[in-house]
Amino acid sequence: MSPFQLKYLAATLAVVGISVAGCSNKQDAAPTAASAASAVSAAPAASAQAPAENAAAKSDAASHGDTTAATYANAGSSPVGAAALHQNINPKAPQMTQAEFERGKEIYFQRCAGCHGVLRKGATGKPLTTDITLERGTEYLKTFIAYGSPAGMPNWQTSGEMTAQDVDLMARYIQQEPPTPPEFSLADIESSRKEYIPVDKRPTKKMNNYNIDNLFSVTLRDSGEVALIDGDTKQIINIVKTGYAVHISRMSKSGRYLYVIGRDARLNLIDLWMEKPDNVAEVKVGLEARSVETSKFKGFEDKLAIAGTYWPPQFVIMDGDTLKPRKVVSTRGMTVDNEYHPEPRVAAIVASHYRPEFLVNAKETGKIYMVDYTDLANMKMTVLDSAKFLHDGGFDSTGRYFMTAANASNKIAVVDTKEDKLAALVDVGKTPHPGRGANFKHPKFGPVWATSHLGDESISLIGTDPVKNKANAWKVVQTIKGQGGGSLFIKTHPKSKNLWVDTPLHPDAKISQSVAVYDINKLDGAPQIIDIAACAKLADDGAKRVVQPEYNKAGDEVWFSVWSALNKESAIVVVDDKTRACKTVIKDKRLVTPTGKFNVYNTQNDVY
Ligand code: DHE
Repeated sequence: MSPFQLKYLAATLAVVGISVAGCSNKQDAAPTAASAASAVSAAPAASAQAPAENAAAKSDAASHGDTTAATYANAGSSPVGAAALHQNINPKAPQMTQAEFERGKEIYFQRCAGCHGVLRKGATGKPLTTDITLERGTEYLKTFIAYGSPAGMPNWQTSGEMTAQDVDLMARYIQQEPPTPPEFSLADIESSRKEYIPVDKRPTKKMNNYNIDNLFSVTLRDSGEVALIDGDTKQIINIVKTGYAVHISRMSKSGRYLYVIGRDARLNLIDLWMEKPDNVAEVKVGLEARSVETSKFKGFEDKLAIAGTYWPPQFVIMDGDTLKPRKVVSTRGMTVDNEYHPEPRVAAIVASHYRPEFLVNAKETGKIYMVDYTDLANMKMTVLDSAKFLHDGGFDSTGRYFMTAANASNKIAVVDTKEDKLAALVDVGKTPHPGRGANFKHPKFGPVWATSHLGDESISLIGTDPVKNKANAWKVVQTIKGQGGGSLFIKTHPKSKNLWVDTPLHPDAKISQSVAVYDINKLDGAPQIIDIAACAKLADDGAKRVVQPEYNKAGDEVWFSVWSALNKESAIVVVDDKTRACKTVIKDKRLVTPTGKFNVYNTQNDVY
């Protein structure tokens, strides 16, 4: 970068109008996307091509996890770009041909919407509304897009990910009024619904000999499928077609029905009682989604399902066995700071064990909706103010408290599901990312729930027993040191003495390919580092990110995904929890880009 450009960048940064704390989409030796146009990006990482000056800034940011967090936030491109959008060109904006506008729209939804929001009102990234972008002007915007910022904005041009023409086009595109994607009504949802096997044609009892309690539903991210793997034999039972870039699987209370949600908001219902478990129903709940859950309260077991969408910002409650939509509720509204937000995406959803309620995280507003599902026509909701940027989370060991990350606020919100109240907001490290978190009994502080962080190396242990360990409740009682930032998931099991922490988004391959494991009774000691990718013995090229520890039902095995590129071999490595030795490597050419793994029993019963 020339001194002039450096000065320009510095000046740009001083204004920080459009810098994005924690938003980038760097790709290095990471699994590369099959194609940008496929709208399914693969595992992200830091750029190897950034100029030296930027690299220094980047390394600083990376050590704080900024670019890592950003990379993750844009991990999957938004499927919304594929929808027919209304184009409304601002007369003050620089000119664009229709074709350029269409290309800008495509790039925006693939690369930018994850951080800046579909409507560009800002999400994890800063707003890019025309009042801001028109004032900045084309040249300024071009520089920013081309060179990025140490705060996390990717250097799209200098990293080689965008051409100079694309950068010019994007600088002009973001000065046009953002096109608004279509809404998705209950009627739209219903018309997309398919019942492959009607309820009266389904089995009335379990028709297979699988130990379904120990079955794993494994996300095959880039093939738009899940692999159902027998946890006892490690054999693949079936590969089931689902939505694309599948996000999570969740279980019905009885353990019979498995729900799988794709980023494209396609929800699949799999019946595990079938001779060969497979899809029995499917519905599209919106244009883009991440979360699904089912009713777990006594008397409502398996009755209802709920899915939350990123676009439109809403959630839908459905019949559990047919996916017939019953109620759609918008999350648009005021933030906890009392500012209107048009696009509060629905993040994690959990089902209360204490009341007939779903807890729904509205990401950008920081509101948690406690939705009473007993009477949908006269629906009651308790709305809690927590902190902005709600993301993932899980229950404490008693199942009473929902511990959820407000990631860009660096906080964990604690919700008391018995009293329907916010119990606490706990300050933790930078960009907490617990998955569902990890519960265990700390030798000194009693029951704790743990989260690792995307943005730094810390692991925060929060006391969760307000009765017998009141002084420690809702406080970080201990912070331990992990391998580095870029952690996504942490896990233990009630029968285990180990705490496993992954770091799949750390820029250093040695760290992203290994995990740290701590002895719960000696948390002051250094963790053992296990090179999980090495156990998989995959070809030596390309990133092999080790992601998401998941226990088997017995709690004596931990499963890890070794997530390679779409066109490379991946694997699942099963580790013996007691000896910490690699026990089994599951390889199969059908195991394409495995990420999340969901053990039926543990998911059904919130064991983590
Ligand atoms: Fe996830 C959980 C959103 C990127 C793997 N992810 C979640 C949840 C949300 C979410 C809201 C909680 C769901 C719930 O509990 O109801 N994830 C997002 C994003 O918005 C983000 C940052 C970017 C995107 O465009 O999707 C993102 N997630 C990723 C990935 O890159 C991961 C590693 C691989 C992938 O599938 O693309 C990934 N997310 C997961 C997994 C879980 C998850 C495995 C469930 C963990 C669990 O143990 O419950």
